Amino acid sequence: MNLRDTIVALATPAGRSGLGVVRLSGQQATVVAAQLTGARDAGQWTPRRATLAQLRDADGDAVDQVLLTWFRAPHSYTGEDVVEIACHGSPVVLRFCMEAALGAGARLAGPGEFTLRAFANGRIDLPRAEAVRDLIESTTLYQAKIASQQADGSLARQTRPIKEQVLALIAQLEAGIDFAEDATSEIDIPASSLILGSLSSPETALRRMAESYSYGRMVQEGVRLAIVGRPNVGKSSLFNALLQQDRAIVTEIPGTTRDVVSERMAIGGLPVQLMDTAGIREGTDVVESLGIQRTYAAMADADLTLVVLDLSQPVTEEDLRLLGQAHAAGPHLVAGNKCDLPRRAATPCALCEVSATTLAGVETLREAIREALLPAEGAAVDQALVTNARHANLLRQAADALAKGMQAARDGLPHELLLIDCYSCLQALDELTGATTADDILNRIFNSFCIGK
Ligand SMILES: Nc1nc2c(ncn2[C@@H]2O[C@H](COP(=O)(O)OP(=O)(O)OP(=O)(O)O)[C@@H](O)[C@H]2O)c(=O)[nH]1
Ligand SMILES: [Mg+2]
Repeated sequence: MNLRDTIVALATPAGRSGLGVVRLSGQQATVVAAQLTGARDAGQWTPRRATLAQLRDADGDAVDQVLLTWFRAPHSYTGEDVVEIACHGSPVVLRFCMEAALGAGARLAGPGEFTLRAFANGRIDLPRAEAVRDLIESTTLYQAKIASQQADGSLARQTRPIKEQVLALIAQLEAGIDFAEDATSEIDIPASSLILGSLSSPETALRRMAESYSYGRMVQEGVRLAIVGRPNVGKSSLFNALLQQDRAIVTEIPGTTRDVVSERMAIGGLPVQLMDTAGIREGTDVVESLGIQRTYAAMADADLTLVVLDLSQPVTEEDLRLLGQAHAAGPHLVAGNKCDLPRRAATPCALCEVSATTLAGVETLREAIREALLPAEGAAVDQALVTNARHANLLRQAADALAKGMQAARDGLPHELLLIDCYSCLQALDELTGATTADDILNRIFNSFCIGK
């Protein structure tokens, strides 16, 4: 990919729409745009101001009236000259505009190439570039909000003071080593206690950021929630009630659901993959047994399990066994369904009383699900939330390096060894922001973008 070419892409989705935006970036962006609109050069456009222009074909005939905006280098998204041409959103007009731009010397942009150029030109660091992609891909408003905070550079803002603390210690240690042989030197060699002190708070901060990924992953990738229980307790009914959609088949025949039925929804801003499963019981036909195997698999894969009991029936051995299994599997909630009917169940544990029929308690259950998914420390996590596995790994590496350094200081090892740990912490942090990231990793990141961004 030659980053000196002038590139063009459709910045809006293909198809018919009110407007469609063609975006140009590179040294020749204004020349290409001028050629498309029959202008002599960019001289008649004011940067950052929309200008009315005619998109013209080779004969000079007007094809569309467009609004053209020129962002003069380096004050643009990519850091290069950028021209955005807002055409009417007719596929033929947009195709013509693209082809004319290609004919005038522009090249089709690769996926994420505009953002890659912004990164290459030092306009944004790597986490911000990745956040732009996440913002575009977001499916809930909460996801978008988190991504937009990150696109604002929040990760770099949080790691910068940590990096400075580590750098300060490196400077002290380096000076100490250089002057150690010189007995008359005035430079103090930092004591172990001092080193431990200056490493412990950056280590804690990095560790906390890395750990926020367990929640951040759910924000980014969504949560799997499996609804399990005996046959006929009302799992499918509850599934439909939560979805507010008549999605799964409900009958009074036990063993109605035979396969995992899943549907996406949002709870508390988190994308949730809700899974209705086959009721668990013994001694049934082959199809149902296979379905039950899938129930166990869904439960094992789930981030949260919702065990459903039927409050109008006495609690059975099977209920208790399932509660035990859910408990062993990890985070779980219990719903006592059919609370509209006379109650015959003793309560074996804390549960949310609901009725999938009257919808009583469904909102409370939804709230309980939201709370069960919330991170332990509460909502304060927003600011420091890490939603990207690459970031979490590097933050963990950086924290581990500091922990190793602290151990070295405690063991009274030579400062040369401690320095190695400090440098490997810095290296992880540099890789995080893209200061020293290998090309293949960059390619992998930018290839996951859509064209035109
Ligand atoms: N009165 C009352 N009936 C309910 C309630 N929820 C479900 N039912 C009834 O219970 C029966 C079973 O409901 P389903 O949702 O199919 O139960 P299920 O747990 O999915 O059953 P399987 O798929 O067979 O495992 C149906 O006749 C529902 O109408 C409730 O809250 N109150
Ligand atoms: Mg069912």
